[in-house]
Amino acid sequence: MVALLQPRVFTLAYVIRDGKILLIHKKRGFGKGYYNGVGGKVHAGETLEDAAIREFREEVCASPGPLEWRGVLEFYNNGSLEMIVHVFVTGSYTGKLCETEEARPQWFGIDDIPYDKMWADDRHWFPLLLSGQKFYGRFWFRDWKEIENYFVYKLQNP
Ligand code: 6U4
Repeated sequence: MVALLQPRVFTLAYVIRDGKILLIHKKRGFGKGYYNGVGGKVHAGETLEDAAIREFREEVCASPGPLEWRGVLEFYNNGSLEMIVHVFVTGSYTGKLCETEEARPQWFGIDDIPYDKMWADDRHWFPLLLSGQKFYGRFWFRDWKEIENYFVYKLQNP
């Protein structure tokens, strides 16, 4: 049976270069107050990469370099699948980063990730992201706060 998929598809993009990672401090909307990657909803007719590039321009003004797909995360809240998030990494960007109404960009050393100010799941898959691996994870949240259960698999294919 094929049912209409209710959960939305999102992107997250991270610039990682010179031992640092670019995060945003989210100023509004879902995840307000957290540090996160740059991203948002994939719109109808867009590829995942198109969406990641558009969101990057909208949120921090610059354009990401070539995007490498690194993983997919599924988020459940109170038992229902709500979000499917595709994670990309790039080693560069062009243009000038800027703060927008949605986001304030900030660089962090890869040994200095502010996990206590991020989504609770991030500490479980960031080590794979930062070590260049691909991953598939699923997290079950209660009220978008505590994680009730999760798995993260490292993907084997190159
Ligand atoms: P609007 O405000 O409608 O333009 P849009 O920018 O399209 O929204 P937004 O900001 O709601 O989308 O997207 C949420 C972002 O948060 C996506 O990049 C996915 C990310 N995200 C959601 N749950 C997450 C979680 N548990 N852990 C994480 N990132 C998460 O690291």
